[in-house]
Amino acid sequence: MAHFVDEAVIHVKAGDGGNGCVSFRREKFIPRGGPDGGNGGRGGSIILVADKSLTTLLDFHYRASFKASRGQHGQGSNKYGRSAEDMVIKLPTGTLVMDAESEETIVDMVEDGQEFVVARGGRGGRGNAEFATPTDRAPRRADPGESGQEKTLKLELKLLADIGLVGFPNAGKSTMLSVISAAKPKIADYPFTTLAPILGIASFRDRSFVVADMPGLIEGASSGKGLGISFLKHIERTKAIAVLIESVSTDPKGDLEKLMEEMRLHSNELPKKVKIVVFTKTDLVDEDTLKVLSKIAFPRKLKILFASAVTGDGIEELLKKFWDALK
Ligand SMILES: Nc1nc2c(ncn2[C@@H]2O[C@H](COP(=O)(O)OP(=O)(O)OP(=O)(O)O)[C@@H](O)[C@H]2O)c(=O)[nH]1
Ligand SMILES: [Mg+2]
Repeated sequence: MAHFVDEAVIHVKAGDGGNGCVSFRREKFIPRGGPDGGNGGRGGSIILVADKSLTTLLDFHYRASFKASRGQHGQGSNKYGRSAEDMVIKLPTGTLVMDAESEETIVDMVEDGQEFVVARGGRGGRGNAEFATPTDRAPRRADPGESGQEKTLKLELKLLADIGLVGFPNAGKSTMLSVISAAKPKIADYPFTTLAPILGIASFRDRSFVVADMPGLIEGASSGKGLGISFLKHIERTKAIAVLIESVSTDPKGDLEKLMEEMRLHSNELPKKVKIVVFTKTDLVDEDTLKVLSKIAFPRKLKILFASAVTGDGIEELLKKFWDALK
């Protein structure tokens, strides 16, 4: 299910070490000075840092190549080359980092602030001063800097849904997701069209959030009816749940209670997350029906919304209320 993950492939190259230097002292009146070539500096390493303020890997589609600087070369008069600065790449907390070729896990950046040196900078080469021995007082040898490590990384971020859409089969959940995001879930006028959760990224003004379209839930699902309730585990970590009920329903309050009960049978936490009730398909009913629906005494903490995916009525308000529920 490609919608569940955000992926990117990046190439990182740590800096090479600076070369060691071959040099001899030159002073007045000392014709053959000793070796004084300094060592090269260390190349910059590439360091990954988990940052919980980041939420997507999207930026890596625009910039996929990272190269740290090389160390400075050693110089005469025993001057060491300066080491290069490390390069820090910030990743959203929760990013799994793999070797792109072998697909082997390199590190799972699970904790905020976690640091990992993913490519080590090369060591600087030794200058000729270090090669002097009693028998060879004028070595002409110096080492080149070591190469910095180079890797192609595959980054994978599991998207967590912010809002889950729950409702009876045919309530219009998938259609709703298709109008508020770029996701293309299967939509049909028969129950149980959606068989597994689908995620989409919706946005309100300049903020975006992840919405999960869930399979239809029915009374008795907890004892195996319909598609069961195991798919509810996918919305355990959502921040809010919106329950969708068709405007043509003859018992919306009873519908809500049944849905709440099935959710509760999966986990006591789920009903607490229900913040919004959306009456869908408002284009199918008249004004009077909407008036009656708006007078239903739902528990007070619930926001009641009306929307039609066909006419677009109420969609902007719905996005605003979804966003509000996340704040
Ligand atoms: N008139 C009208 N029809 C709608 C609206 N939204 C959805 N529908 C129709 O209702 C039917 C069911 O829509 P889906 O989005 O597949 O419903 P679902 O809740 O995802 O259903 P399951 O996946 O089976 O649980 C489809 O025929 C849709 O075209 C709406 O706002 N107005
Ligand atoms: Mg569906």
